[in-house]
Amino acid sequence: MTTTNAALRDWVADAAKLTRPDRIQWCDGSQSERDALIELMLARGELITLNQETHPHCYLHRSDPSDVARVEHLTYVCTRNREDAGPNNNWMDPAEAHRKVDALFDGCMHGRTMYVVPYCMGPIGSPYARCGVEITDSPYVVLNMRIMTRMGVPALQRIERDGTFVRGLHSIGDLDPERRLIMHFPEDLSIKSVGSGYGGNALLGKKCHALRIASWQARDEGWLAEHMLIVGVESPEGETHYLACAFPSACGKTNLAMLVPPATLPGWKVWTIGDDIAWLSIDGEGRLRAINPESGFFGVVPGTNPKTNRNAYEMIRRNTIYTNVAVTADGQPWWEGLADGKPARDWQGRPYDPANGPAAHPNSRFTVAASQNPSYSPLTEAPEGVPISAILFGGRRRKVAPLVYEARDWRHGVLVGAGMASETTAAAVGKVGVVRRDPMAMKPFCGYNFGDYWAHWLNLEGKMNKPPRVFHVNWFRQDNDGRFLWPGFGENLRVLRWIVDRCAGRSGARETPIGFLPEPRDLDVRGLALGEDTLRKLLEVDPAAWRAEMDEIAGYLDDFGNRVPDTLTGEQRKTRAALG
Ligand code: SAT
Ligand code: MN
Repeated sequence: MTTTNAALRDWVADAAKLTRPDRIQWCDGSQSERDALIELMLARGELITLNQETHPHCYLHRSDPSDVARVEHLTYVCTRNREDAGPNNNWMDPAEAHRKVDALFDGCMHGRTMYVVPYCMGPIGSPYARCGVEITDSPYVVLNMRIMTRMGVPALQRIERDGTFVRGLHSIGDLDPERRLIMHFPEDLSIKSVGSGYGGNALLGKKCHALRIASWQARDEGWLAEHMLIVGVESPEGETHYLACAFPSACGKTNLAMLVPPATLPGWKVWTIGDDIAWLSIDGEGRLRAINPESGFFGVVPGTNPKTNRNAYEMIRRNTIYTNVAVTADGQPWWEGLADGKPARDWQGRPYDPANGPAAHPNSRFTVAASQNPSYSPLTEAPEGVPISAILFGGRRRKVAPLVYEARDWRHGVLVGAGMASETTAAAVGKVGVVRRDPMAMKPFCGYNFGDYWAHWLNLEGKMNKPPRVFHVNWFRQDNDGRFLWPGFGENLRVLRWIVDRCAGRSGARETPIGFLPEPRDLDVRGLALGEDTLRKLLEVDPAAWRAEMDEIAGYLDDFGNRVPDTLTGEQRKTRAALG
């Protein structure tokens, strides 16, 4: 196999000249290709067969212990003008970046196979979809890309039709963290990643293409590439609203996307469109529509059980690649949060010893086809996507942020998104549990200056007939003893219900300086063991804490200097003034 697209042919030849692989394999996405890769990896010990009776077609991959999460400090956006990448990104001059990274690629595929992986982000026939090609020396990456994207012949055919594609060059290199770099060149629609085989560092269709490069393209072309799940909420009357929800990594996007309604809310259904990334465009009628560019889930494993996420639990019992989980004595995958079984070996393959920490790595992952999800929506394949009624922002906040509030309007909603903050998680290398500003959950993923990004969000208002309503949610508020006030998981539907009722003009709210909040009576908490006091605490807006929050947001916006739109600082001042 090769291609009629000369640019692609030339680029593959150049990459081969630089990296000097023993052979080149063009990937067609077929089952036989997958089976051969699995055989190869099993033979090399890079995959381990899990118990095929309990978990048919499931395999375990153990990554290098120094390569277990995204590396934000080694991730760069390389634009000609430093200001275009903005203070929100690490920056390097493109020429210097190429020099640095090419030195690491030099001869790195000697003795290895170079895989050429054409892929499409989004339904192949969708006008909103975009294609890319990843060159990699990791069969693990190929197997994952086959699940996470529409990979193979149809993607290559679309590339040959369209003539354009994002170029992603990847090598695991020698896995030395000192020789690891994730470089983005948005002006050339290209990515170079070396030294990691893990998740978002290596599956280039995901964060590198579908967020960093795509956000740049989206700004130029008038759409949005966002770190959002997409979910349909259907009422007992059969009315469905689609929500696009931005939360930082490992804050429950997958759980919310496949929420199982509690028995106390009969007749409600939740449909999953996506769990991580949304591409949002305005259609001919001025409505915001979303597609999920991915075709699989790369989700956090620990904590998944029939109570927290029954759909995910069922979904990952077959045809799943596990990365860095533990195993039981009879070869079943095991992780913290499972009620049954016990680990025999930990994520590094050592005999389990609690002194070594958790058995499964906190950022261990499953890779699985979206179509295996019991709440899979067939509209996931719709080329035109789904209409969005509301946008939700949220994070992990022990304090300050109430359970839910609604922005006054789109502009205020942009401030709510820009002012987001969350406690850090194991999804990225670094300290866990510290509050950091994470606008629109895009801090690690926006491929350009946040100031320009907020201006782009604000500009979209005039192009929409009826902009979606904007909300902020926080499932993670705690009392003074560190206990969660809200049960979360399936019970979050009660909050979604208030939100969709607001969209339909059905539910009440009180106006506060930070936006609209439900009165306790506006939330359906029937069947929940939740005291009146707890509910009041969840919906409390403490003016002193919020004045401090708004001042912090003002300081944060200041970091972006004159690129911050006046409308945004105006919204900040308005809210701050209302707080007294
Ligand atoms: O490793 S990934 O970036 O793919 C997962 C995440 O952080 O959301
Ligand atoms: Mn994510």
